[in-house]
Amino acid sequence: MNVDRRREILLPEGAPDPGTFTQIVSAGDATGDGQADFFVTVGDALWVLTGYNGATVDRATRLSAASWANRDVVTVQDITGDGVTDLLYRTDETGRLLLRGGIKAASGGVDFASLATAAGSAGGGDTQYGASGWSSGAVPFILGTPDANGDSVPDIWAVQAGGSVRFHAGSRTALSGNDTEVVGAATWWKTRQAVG
Ligand SMILES: [Ca+2]
Ligand SMILES: [Ca+2]
Repeated sequence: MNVDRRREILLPEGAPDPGTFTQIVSAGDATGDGQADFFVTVGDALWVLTGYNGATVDRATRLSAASWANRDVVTVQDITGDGVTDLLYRTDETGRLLLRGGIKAASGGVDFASLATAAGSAGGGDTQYGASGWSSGAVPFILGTPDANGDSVPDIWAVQAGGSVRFHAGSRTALSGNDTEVVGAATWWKTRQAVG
């Protein structure tokens, strides 16, 4: 990648300093206005940047001020199949993947408040998506992608501590253990910045 050609994005007033971002994940168009949205972690906080038009972001909203230092956003897409964006994350406290269901906003798209807290989400709580073995020690790098195997459900790519890459076929409710090693163990992968 030629870093000289990276595009600069103008952030709105009140947005966190990009230098403090610990993670940024595209949520596609979660609000339904035709513009891309991004989820960002900044230390313990979770933010959403909405209305990216290629040069500027309209709004930066802090969804949560706590708990995100020990979490990684895996994917922000509709997993449950109701057409409303959901939030899938990894928590290092228990080494699990947890799914937070989004609730549709009156204006269309997702109501971000439903992704801010477990209690406010669809169903009133996060549900277990990956039962164990998902700590950052076991899986140093994890990435959710749009559907890759043709079943319309978003999928997950995971770089294991040993350097192999596994493809986990996504499910609407919880991972079924349908996973495949797609790249054998190679220390090379551990130093990559991206996969997918
Ligand atoms: Ca959904
Ligand atoms: Ca899939």
